[in-house]
Amino acid sequence: MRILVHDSVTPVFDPDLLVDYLRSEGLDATTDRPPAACDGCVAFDHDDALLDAPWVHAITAGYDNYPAERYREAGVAFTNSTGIHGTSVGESVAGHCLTFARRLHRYRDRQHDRRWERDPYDAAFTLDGERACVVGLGTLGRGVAARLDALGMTIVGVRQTPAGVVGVEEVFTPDALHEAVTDARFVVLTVPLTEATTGLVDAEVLAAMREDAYLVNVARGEVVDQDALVAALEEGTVAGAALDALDPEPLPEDSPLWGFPEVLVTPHCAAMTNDYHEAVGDLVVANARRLDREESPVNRVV
Ligand code: NDP
Ligand code: 7N6
Repeated sequence: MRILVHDSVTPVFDPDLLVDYLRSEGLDATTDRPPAACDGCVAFDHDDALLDAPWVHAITAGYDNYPAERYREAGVAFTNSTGIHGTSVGESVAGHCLTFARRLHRYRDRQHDRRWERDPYDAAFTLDGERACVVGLGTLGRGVAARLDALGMTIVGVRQTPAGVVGVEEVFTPDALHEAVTDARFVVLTVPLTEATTGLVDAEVLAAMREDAYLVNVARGEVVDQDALVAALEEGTVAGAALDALDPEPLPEDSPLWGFPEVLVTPHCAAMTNDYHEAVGDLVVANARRLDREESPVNRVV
């Protein structure tokens, strides 16, 4: 199988890391072959030349930046990398929640000024016994839920399918989003960006949240109405937010979101980990073998 590791992966990892990994698994991988001359291309972003490849694999779970319908029309098999982010994103979100509860962000801020000063007595809390609402209960949501559950939190969640999830006390469907978020100290967004989830967290959802609640967005920036979030933060109707996904990215320097002490902005790195290329590589190898045997690939989008 001839595999192209497309240049677009560079913002995530050195393409040669994946080339070497795929070669070690017996695939004929390279960074410099035209997509039309390949059996498969591994990419972080679309470019039109990819429409000439028989198979395109996204190194991400989200594929909102790819023209999936054009791939379908061109007869390109298109697969994604859902399934590999539960641990990394789960740990990142646990870190965000612990940071807010234990006030670590404020101490790090003060350290820049060499300032020894405690937060007010009533600012710190423990996660134990607090409630989290995880919106989206797939790989990310379950990874988050398992880790927050291990920290003693009560977990409720939202998914499309009206069926339970292990470790999640109550599962709501999207029409009951307001009810789901009402009692939560943390609302964690782990849904894909679709027509239905664009602007999902709007002024009304923010108003339905507790005043001492934190929003954690590890999904996509467009899932949140950012202007409404800024207004809610200014008015104090929510306590704060951890934002790994923003609209647009990078977040412009003049965005008010940079300036709130109770907002953590991270540069879309909740899933970053030093063996990411291997996790993607394992999916690519498995699918290359399946396609070789004329079996349908896993994680097929179209
Ligand atoms: P999955 O497909 O495994 O899970 C998606 C979940 O969202 C499912 O539980 C699904 O419901 C639910 N869902 C879909 N639409 C809605 C809706 N309208 N309302 C409520 N729930 C909904 O995806 P992943 O967990 O792998 O990834 C999710 C998204 O997270 C990606 O698409 C990507 O945008 C983002 N992501 C961000 C990362 C980062 O670095 N910050 C890393 C990886 C992913 P059901 O279970 O019923 O199907
Ligand atoms: C790069 C982030 C996804 O959708 O947004 C993430 O998988 C990927 C590691």
